[in-house]
Amino acid sequence: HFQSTANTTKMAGQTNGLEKRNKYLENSKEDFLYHFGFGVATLDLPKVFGDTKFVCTGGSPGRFKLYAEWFAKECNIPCSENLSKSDRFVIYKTGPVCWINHGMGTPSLSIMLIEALKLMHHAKAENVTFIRLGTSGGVGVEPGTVVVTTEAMNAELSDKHIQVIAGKRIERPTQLDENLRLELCELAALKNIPVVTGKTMCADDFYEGQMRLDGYFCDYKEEDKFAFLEKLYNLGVRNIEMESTCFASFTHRAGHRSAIVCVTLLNRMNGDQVKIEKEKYVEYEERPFRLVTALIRKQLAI
Ligand code: R2B
Ligand code: URA
Repeated sequence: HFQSTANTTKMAGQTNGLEKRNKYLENSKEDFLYHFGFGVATLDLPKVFGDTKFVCTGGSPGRFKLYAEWFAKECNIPCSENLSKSDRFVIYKTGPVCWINHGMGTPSLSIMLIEALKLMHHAKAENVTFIRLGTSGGVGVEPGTVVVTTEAMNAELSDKHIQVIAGKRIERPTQLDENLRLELCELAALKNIPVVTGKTMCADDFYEGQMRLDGYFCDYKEEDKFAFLEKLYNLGVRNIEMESTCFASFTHRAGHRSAIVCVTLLNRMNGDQVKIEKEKYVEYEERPFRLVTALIRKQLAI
């Protein structure tokens, strides 16, 4: 059973994780990271990204620019300009921390993550930890709570990431780094950040897939919604978002430590509409940042 925390000295992309890297990658001298708009032949990747120790990711480009700027200010280090040459994703770098947004849903996340994994490989970055800082809907938890994920559960309620490859369903584990999770929970308590730890359900859409009653379509009843949320709660789920299974699976397959830290914007037991005041929203979105920043600063002593 592979425990990524025990192997903190491995190279990013080295294969003492679960799975060997794509063999065809070795011959690709010009690998172009299409959705970042640069590649091996167009940018000195080891020079720009070789010192990366953390890749922090989450949905929104604006929030990730903000996080990078906050981090630079807090650590008194410079923040790069947007290093992405494509308008799909933004990439900021603040010393050893890379901030990249991933858009919404696993298809978008999977594109970003594969290119980020290749980027770390080509850059020869060592010991890179991946953290998703996201938003989510709470299941029986107060809005503003930060959920640190134990495992990700898919829309069919199994703790697997399902990929369809060549017409076949492939299931892979969604485990995350246990030590990293516990350290994040301890730091949250220290920093007075409301935190719980539990499973995260990864839905394939925002409305029906999360049993909302406010979508355009709704062929179930209100009591079905509450029965579903209750079922999730009893299975140990504390929040719902749209990327966790893929994020956990890909980082684990590549042998990188990883964690998922999402703030809840609402308690789904009390409603479906996300409508919080700007001030509250800023306060909430700051919480995953404060927690992850505390972890990074502690681990890197910066
Ligand atoms: C959380 O928020 C987004 C939907 O509003 C989605 O990316 C997610 O996982
Ligand atoms: N993101 C989700 O996927 N669901 C929510 O309820 C809130 C944010």
